Amino acid sequence: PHPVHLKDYRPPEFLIETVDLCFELDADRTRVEARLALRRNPAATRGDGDLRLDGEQLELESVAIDDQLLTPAEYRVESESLIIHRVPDRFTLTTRVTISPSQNTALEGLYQSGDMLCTQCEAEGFRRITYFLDRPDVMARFTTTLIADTERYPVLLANGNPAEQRTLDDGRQLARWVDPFPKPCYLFALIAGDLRAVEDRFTTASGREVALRIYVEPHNLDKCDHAMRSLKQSMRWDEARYGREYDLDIFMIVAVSHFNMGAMENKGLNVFNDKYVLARPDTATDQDFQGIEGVIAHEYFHNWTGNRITCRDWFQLSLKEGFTVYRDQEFSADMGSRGVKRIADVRLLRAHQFAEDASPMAHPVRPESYIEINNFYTVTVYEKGAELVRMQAALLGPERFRRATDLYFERHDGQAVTTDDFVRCMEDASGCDLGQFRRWYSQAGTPVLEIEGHHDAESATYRLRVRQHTPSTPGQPEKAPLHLPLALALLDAEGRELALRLDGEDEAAPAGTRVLELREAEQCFTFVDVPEPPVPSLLRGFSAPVRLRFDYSDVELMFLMAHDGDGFNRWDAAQTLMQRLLLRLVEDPAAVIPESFFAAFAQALDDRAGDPALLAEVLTLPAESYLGDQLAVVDVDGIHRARCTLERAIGARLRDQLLAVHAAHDDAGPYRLTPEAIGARALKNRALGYLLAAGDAEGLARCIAQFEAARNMTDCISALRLLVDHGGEAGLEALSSFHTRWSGEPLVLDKWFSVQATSPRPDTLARVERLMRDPDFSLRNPNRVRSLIGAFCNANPVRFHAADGSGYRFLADRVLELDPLNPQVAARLMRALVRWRRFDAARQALMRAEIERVLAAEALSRDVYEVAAKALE
Ligand code: BAL
Ligand code: ZN
Repeated sequence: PHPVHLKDYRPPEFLIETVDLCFELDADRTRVEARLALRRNPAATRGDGDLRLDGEQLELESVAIDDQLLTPAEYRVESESLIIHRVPDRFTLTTRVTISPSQNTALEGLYQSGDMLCTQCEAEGFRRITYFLDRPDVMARFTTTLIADTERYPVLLANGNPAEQRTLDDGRQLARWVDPFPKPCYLFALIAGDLRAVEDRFTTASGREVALRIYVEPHNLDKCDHAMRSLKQSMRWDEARYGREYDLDIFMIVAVSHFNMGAMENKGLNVFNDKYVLARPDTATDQDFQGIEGVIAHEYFHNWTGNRITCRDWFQLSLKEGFTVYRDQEFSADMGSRGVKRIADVRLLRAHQFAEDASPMAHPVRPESYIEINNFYTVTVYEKGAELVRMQAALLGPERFRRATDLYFERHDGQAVTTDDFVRCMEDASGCDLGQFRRWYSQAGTPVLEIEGHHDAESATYRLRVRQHTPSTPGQPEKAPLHLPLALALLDAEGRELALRLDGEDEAAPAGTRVLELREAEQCFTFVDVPEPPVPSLLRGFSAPVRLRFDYSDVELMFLMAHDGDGFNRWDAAQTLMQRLLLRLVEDPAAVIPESFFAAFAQALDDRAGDPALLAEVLTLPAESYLGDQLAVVDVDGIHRARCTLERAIGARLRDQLLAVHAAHDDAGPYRLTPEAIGARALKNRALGYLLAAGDAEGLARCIAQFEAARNMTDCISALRLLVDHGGEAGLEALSSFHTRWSGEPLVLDKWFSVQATSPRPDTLARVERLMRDPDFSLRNPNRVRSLIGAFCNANPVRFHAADGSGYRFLADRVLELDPLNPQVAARLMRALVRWRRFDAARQALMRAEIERVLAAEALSRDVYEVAAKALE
C-alpha cells in the first residue's frame, strides 16, 4: 500500500454542484442511482480530460452523461475507481450501482445493524455507496430519495429537511429529503428501520423553531431523556458561547448498535453508537451519562465546526476535531465540575496521547502522510488538537478568542479550509503573532519543560529558569522550541498567592495566576519583592500539553496537595507524590511507606467541606500504564505489585476512615446526576476499593450488600468489579446474577464482559477465551469486541503482558480473525502491540514476533498493515 502525502495536495479537477441520489433499499441488494451536476474547477490545473471517481465494492450497472448511456469503451472500471474518458466541461453524470448492506461487515458505507439499514461515510465510506469525488473539499447540495418496503422500514431518514413522503403504487414507501447546505459526501447519511422517536422542540435565539427527534428501537424509548436534555443544553450553550444557531428545521439523532466509532455528525442526522445515547440510572453509570452529554454536544457542535466549515483534506482533520473536542470539553466543564473535567481530560491525554507521542505511531496534530486515514482518528489529532486550541484561547484571552472564532465562522462559512486558516483568524482578530505557535501543528512529540527555582533572600527575588526540549519522533529527529503559555502562581508559607512582579515591570499583577509566554529553548524569569522562599504552583490547569519537571520535595508536594488554590494542581501534586512512592516500591518492594503519606491521605479523606468528586480524583492512584510510561523499561509485574501493595496498605491503615467515608456517602435517595452526587458515589466506591484490596471483611460485606441493593449502575458495577477481583465465590455469584438480570440489555452485558476481561486475576485470559465462545459474544459487533478483547488488551496490563506471551498471541490471533471482517476495529486492536520497544528484552521478542506474524498474513487490510509496519519501523 502507498502513502498519501500532504505535500501532494492539489485542488479537485472537477466540482459537484448538486447530487440527486435515489436508493431502492434492500438489505441484500440496494440499488443506487446518482445524478451529479459536474463542472471543471477553474482553480485547478487541467489534467488529461478524464474524470476519475472513487468507488469500491460497487456493482456498476450503467453510466450516462447528459442522459446518454455510455458504452464500455468510454469508461474504465478499476478496483477503486471509475474513469470516464474525455468528459465535457459541464455535464450531468448518472450512474447506477448495486450494493449489499447485509454483506458489509466493515461497517463503512451502507450496512445493516440489527434490522435497520444505516450509513457511516467518514472518512471514505461514501465511495462504497456510489461513484463520487470522495474528498472533503468537494462540497455539493444533496437531495436524497429513499424507497423501501413499508413494513420493514417504516422510518426513512436522510440529511436536511423532509420534502416528500408517499406510498408508491407497488405499496413501497418513498421519502425525499433536501439538504440546502453544501457538504462533502463524508457527511451524507441515511437510515431505514422500524424505529420510534422521542420528540421535543427547540426555539433558537432568533426565534426559529426546530424539531428534535431521537430515534431508537421501540424498547429503548425509556432511555433517551438524558440524551435529549444534553442536546438542548448543547444548542443553548453554542448560542451563548459562540453565537452559533442551528440552521435546519429538524435535528435528528439515531442510535445504532453496530458502530465503529462513538458517533457521527452527519448534517441534520447524527448517527450514534447507542452507547452514547441510551441511559437509565439502572443501566448506565455516571461515566456513561457524562459520556453521552459530551458526545451529544460534540456531534452537535460539529454542525458549525466541521459541517458549515469543513476540512480541505484529511490532513486537516484536527481543524474540526481539535476545535470540536475543545468545545465539548468546555461545555461539559460548564455543565458539571470544571476542575474534575479538566483532570479527566488530562488523565486521558497523559495516559494515551503522551504514550502515542512516545511510540512508533507518533505523528503531528497535522500529519504529513498516511496509508489509511482511519488510522489517524487518534488522541493526537483529537485531544492534543484540543489542547492547541485551548492554548490559543489562553494566549488570546476570552474576549479576543471570541472575536477570533466569530471571524473564523464569518470568513470561512461554506468552505473547506486548513488548520492554518484557523490560526490566521486567531492572529487577524487579536493582533497576536502565532507564527512560532504553528509549529505545534507540524511537530510531533511531547515537549519536556524543566524548571528550576532559586530564591535569593538578600535581593528578595525568585528566579525561574525554564528549559524546553522535545524528544525526537520517527521521521523528526530535530525539534524546534515551541511557543506556549505557562500559567503559574507563587504561594507563600500559608498557601496564599503572591502578587507577582517581574523584574523591570512597574507594578505587580494582582495576586493569582499569571501566564508567562515561553518561546525559547531556555528562558529566565525573575520575580521581585519575594522576601520568603515561595512554593511555585506551575502549569496551572495544565496550561500546555507538556511533561513538567520540577524538583519538588515531598513536603512541598504535600503542601500543594493541601493548599494550592488551583484544583488541578492540588490533584497533580497528589499524583506526583503517589507516583514517586509507587516507583520507589517498584524499585524496592520492601520500601517503607512514610507516615507522612498516610497522614496526607487521611487529611484529604477527612476534608468534609471539599468537593467529593475532586477528592475521589485526588485519592486515585496513577494507572499502571501511566507509571510504566515513567520508567526507562516498563516493569509490568513490579508496577502491578507496587500498586497492590500501596492499595492494601491504605486499606488496612485507614480502614476506619474509609468505612466512615463509605457510610457517609451511601445515598439512599433518588438518583441524581449533580456533580455533588456523582462525586459522592465516586468517593464512596474509591473507599470501598481500598478496603477490598486490603481483604477487609467488613468491606466485603458492605460490597456484597451494595451490589445486591444498588439502584444505580454506578454502584452496582463498582461493587461487581470489586467482588470479581477480590471476592472469590461471591464474585462468581454476582456475575451470574448480573447476567441473568441484564441478558436483554446489550450495553449492560458489555459491562459484564469488560469486568471479567479487566480483572487482574491470574486466570483472566482463560476466562476471556471462554467468553469468546459465549453465545452473546460476536466479532461483528464492535462494542462487544471492545468490551472483551479491547478491554483485556488495553486495560489489563498485568495479564495482557503476561511473561509467557499468551496475551500477545491472543491479540494477534484476534486481529487476524477480525481483519477480513472489520479492518478499522482490527487496526485499533493492533495498536496494543506498537509500544513493544518499551518493554524488557523477552517481552520485546514476543511482541515483535506477533507483529511479524500479523504482517506476514495474506491479504492484510491497509488499516492493519499500516499499524503493524509502523510498529516495526
Ligand atoms: N467525525 C467522526 C466522529 C467525531 O469525531 O465526531
Ligand atoms: Zn468529532
